[in-house]
Amino acid sequence: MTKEIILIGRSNVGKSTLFRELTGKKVRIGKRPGITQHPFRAKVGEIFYVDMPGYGFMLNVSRAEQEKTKDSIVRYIEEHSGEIILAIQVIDAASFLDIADRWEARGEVPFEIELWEFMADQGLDVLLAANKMDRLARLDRDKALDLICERLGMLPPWSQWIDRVAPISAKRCQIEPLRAAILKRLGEKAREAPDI
Ligand SMILES: Nc1nc2c(ncn2[C@@H]2O[C@H](COP(=O)(O)OP(=O)(O)O)[C@@H](O)[C@H]2O)c(=O)[nH]1
Ligand SMILES: [Mg+2]
Repeated sequence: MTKEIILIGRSNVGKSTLFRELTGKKVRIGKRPGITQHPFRAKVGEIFYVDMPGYGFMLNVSRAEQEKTKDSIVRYIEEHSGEIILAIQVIDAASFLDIADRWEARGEVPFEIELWEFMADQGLDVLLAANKMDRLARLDRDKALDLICERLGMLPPWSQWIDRVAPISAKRCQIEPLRAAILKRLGEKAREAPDI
């Protein structure tokens, strides 16, 4: 059976940058977000890392096209739930709260929150990679992480959730908290089911 770790999140949050850090494999970064319509896979040891297409606002991409991307992500998760041993939801920690507020002001559930809940409902093991921490002033970081956790149904302080929430800066190659969380999960799984 193939085992997958998927990276999922809005366009431009830094998924591909993180993917490169985790796998050492080059994927196109930055330019023309939303153009990658297909999951990009790279094998590390026995595990496939999958860089999922981003969803959300994309320049020159129609609303209908965006809905199709979301549907395809949801379908991918449903169809691969047996292979996905871990999902990493990547957010831009510096803009997550503003975007969530904007959606809620319009009476909509922010897709990032919907997706987090959807993955939990699917029984997936999900980690939150709070990326772009470098864009937050040092003094604001704990507060921002507390508020983000609260929106995702995890009671603050965020430091209670250190096994699920990893503040990182993929661009600056500062992803140790995420590596540690991944290794811990994989270690636990190996003990639960020695074939993984
Ligand atoms: N400041 C900052 N920028 C980042 C970080 N990670 C990625 N970026 C930038 O965010 C943009 C989008 O990155 P990309 O990996 O293509 O995002 P994706 O659309 O989610 O795959 C690029 O300009 C990256 O250089 C980070 O940790 N900090
Ligand atoms: Mg990308």
